[in-house]
Amino acid sequence: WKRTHYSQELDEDMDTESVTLMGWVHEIRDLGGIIFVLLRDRNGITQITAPSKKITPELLEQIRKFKKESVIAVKGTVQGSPKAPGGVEIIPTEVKVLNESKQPLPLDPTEKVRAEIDTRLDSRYLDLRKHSISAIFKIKSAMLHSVRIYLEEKGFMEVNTPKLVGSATEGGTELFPITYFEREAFLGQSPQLYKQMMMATGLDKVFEIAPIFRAEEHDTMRHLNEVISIDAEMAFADQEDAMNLLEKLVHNAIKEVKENCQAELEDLGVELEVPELPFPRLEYDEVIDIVNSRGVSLSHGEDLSRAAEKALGEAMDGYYFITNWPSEIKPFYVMPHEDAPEKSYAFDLMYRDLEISSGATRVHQHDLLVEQIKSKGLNPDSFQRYLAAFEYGMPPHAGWGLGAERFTMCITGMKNIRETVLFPRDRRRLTP
Ligand code: ATP
Ligand code: AMO
Repeated sequence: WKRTHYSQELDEDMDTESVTLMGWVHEIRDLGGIIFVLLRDRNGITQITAPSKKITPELLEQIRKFKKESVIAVKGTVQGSPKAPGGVEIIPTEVKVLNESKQPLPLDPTEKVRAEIDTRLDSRYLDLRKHSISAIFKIKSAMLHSVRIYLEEKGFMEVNTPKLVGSATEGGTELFPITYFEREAFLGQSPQLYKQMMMATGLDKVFEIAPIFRAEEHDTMRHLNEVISIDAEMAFADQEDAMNLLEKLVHNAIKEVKENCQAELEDLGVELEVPELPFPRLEYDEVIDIVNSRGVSLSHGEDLSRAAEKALGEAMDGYYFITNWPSEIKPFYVMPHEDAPEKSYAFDLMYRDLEISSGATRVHQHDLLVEQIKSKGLNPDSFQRYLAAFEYGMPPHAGWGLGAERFTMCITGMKNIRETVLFPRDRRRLTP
């Protein structure tokens, strides 16, 4: 037996043609003299209609024994039928159960019974049989594909850097310690130091799409402990170049998802809007005014609280940058303004109330970098190999990190970041 067609490839023009479909028993309705089976495959659903008048009693009995979510193969003839979903049905000539499903099911892939997210994540393989769930991952895949192609077209080379690392990059906390033979090591929280070292090689433009690990204590709708970070770094460039690249990449990814994932967006009920370029740029000081004017207190030098993010999200629809952050709340590798070092050339990209990316012009001068590491209370000795790269010809450079899951949330309209990961890792969840 070989599958000849997917559900979506069938149409009225194929009337009387013989086909072989393979998939899962989505639903079975036994009316005695006639049995309707809905067969679900990757792209759609086809009705198998088994009337006792047209098929043998043996075949009818075989079909009657079908169980929900068993894997079946059906040979039959196509028949145009205005009453059937998709306008065609299959009159079976032969059927085979390829693997029987146990009953009862831990959750219902027909979506008639709603399941809690924990139940769904425990049985993710069943959850993903719902087209409205697999749609999220088809869109995430299309987004990542478009990002790769876009960066390659702009002259960026894809690199892979280690995830087993010896020191922190984002400032000490939020690290997962691991045992590395007789030493302590950590799971990488960002490729930051590696992508910067790549700027001293002459390769000029690199990107990486890989997991980052953060020991986030809090259990929120937008934090995970393992996420995919899209990182880019470019030499002979500054914050403006980095922001220009990022906004165009975001714009392009949304445009491509809209063009190539129409069925998936429809499954999700999402009316995707391609944002206009350039994205608005707000200064950190303006953000404070906006937030304060909405009755949420935020003073200079503070990172955005959740309440501040929400107030800002109400004022700003869509994508926008926040620039000119206080150096105090940005990492050591961020370039301060020459004339006003309390301000930095750092930016965040926001979508409404959600931060989806951070980036900056980097410090490329060795001595200033050492000074900044010290001022953050870190020990330059633990950054020895990284710092050395700044002593033998490090060009000015800039870059950013974009969270793939948060970006997927923006595109798909998901409110919980767990919806955008096949097997999420959060405070409570380590299996499956
Ligand atoms: P970054 O990528 O810079 O770490 P982020 O978007 O991951 O930013 P955090 O900085 O971790 O976000 O958190 C944003 C703000 O939300 C912080 O001020 C943090 O204290 C606050 N916050 C995080 N979790 C919670 C929570 N569960 N309840 C209330 N506030 C929270
Ligand atoms: P940052 O720490 O802001 O910057 O991380 C970049 C982006 O990664 C995503 N992200 C997360 N998403 C979900 N859960 C988490 N726990 C989580 N942590 C981070 C967010 C965030 O905007 N080295 C810098 C980047 C740079 O300057 O190039 C960095 O890591 O979308």
